[in-house]
Amino acid sequence: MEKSKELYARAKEVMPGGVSSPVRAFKAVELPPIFVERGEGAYIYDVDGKKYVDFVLSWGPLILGHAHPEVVKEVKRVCERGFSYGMSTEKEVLLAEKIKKAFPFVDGIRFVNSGTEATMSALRVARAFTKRNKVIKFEGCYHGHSDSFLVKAGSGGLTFGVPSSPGVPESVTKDTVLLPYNDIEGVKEIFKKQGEEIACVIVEPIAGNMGVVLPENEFLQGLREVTQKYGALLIFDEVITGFRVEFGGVSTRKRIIPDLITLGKVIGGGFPVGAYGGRKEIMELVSPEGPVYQAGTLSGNPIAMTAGLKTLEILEKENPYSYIKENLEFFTQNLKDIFYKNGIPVSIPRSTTFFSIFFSEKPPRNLNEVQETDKKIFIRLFKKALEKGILLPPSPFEAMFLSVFHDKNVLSQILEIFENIILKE
Ligand code: KE4
Repeated sequence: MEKSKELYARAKEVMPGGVSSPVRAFKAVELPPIFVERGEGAYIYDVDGKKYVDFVLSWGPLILGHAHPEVVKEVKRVCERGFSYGMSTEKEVLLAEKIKKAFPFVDGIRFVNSGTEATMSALRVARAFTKRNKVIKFEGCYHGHSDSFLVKAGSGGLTFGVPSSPGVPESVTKDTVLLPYNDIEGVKEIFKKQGEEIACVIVEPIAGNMGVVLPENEFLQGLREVTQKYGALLIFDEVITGFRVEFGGVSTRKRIIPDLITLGKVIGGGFPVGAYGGRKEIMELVSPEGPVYQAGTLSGNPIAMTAGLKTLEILEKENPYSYIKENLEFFTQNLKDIFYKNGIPVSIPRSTTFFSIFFSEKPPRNLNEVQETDKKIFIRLFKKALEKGILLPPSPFEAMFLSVFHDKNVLSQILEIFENIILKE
């Protein structure tokens, strides 16, 4: 950890908190962060040469693992032609067509450089389309760091949000209504009172930012029906779930069609790509076709498009989803047994290629129940796993991801290590 510590000390001299994104500072697990040198398949190596099985996978993009040879080869090839033109290229058309093939209800798609830009822009289009301002989001769902989404529950019974960060004006968050995830009755109540003012509901169709919290049966369908009834738009934020639950997303798997979706992570294959898209009558509002302004110097960057396109081509051809799901089931079933044998209650909500571990009898249904889980055990598990060369997400409120390289052999070794990690003090 010497080189990581030295780098961290230098990083703190020149970067707030010494990181480019807060969760990487390992604050939630009370440790100094590791600095990574390289990744390969299911593994990453820190700057001190230590090897880890990686369950973070850059927070989701790397379903093909680190440095997939075919993606590396294709990216190297196109790099020789230049990196960015500020002009359109064939690559963005090909990637847009590929995404449309996976999400047939998407008539138009716009590439941006992050999930934050995607959700921020989708909200703007929804407000323009409906000529309304209010947005409903759910506690524990994260849609990036644009002002409208940095809200926490208002005091008492107030339903509109108050800023969860300094620098976010109340004038913005007063239009954001915050409700518990899975609380479809609460959503219907709000629509009864303020339905004509609500531009949209934005939701992670499987929540992945409070740990993994699954939607209850009627939740998503209920959102679809109530938004339709009041002329509001439904936005599925599939930045995590897009191309991680299947070659498509929750919207295609559950056949619940939102008005807009946002994507990121996997569609860039590890390069900075986000996207938002939806049906024609909404997306034709986006400049230059329509009046809703949104732009980006590096949007549709040819290298990022190439990495994303190659990633989706491999996923479409190899369709690894049932293989990864089988490995995930093998891993999580055995993991549950290990914890129960140690007298430690655990619930492991999961979907196809990602999961999280809660130390609670039952899987949480919303953020309040997540906050009641035992975080101290998670922190102990994280620390002991890290020592043993296993990198879990450095927060109990994040999802853990598998790649095509997390096979039964790798996972069996992890289970053996967990078997020997005694979690009780
Ligand atoms: P980015 O701006 O970080 O690319 O995407 C924002 C975003 C939007 N929507 C969902 C559902 C997301 O999960 C995210 C970002 N995810 C977090 C991890 N849970 C990014 C990790 C970080 O903040 O460093």
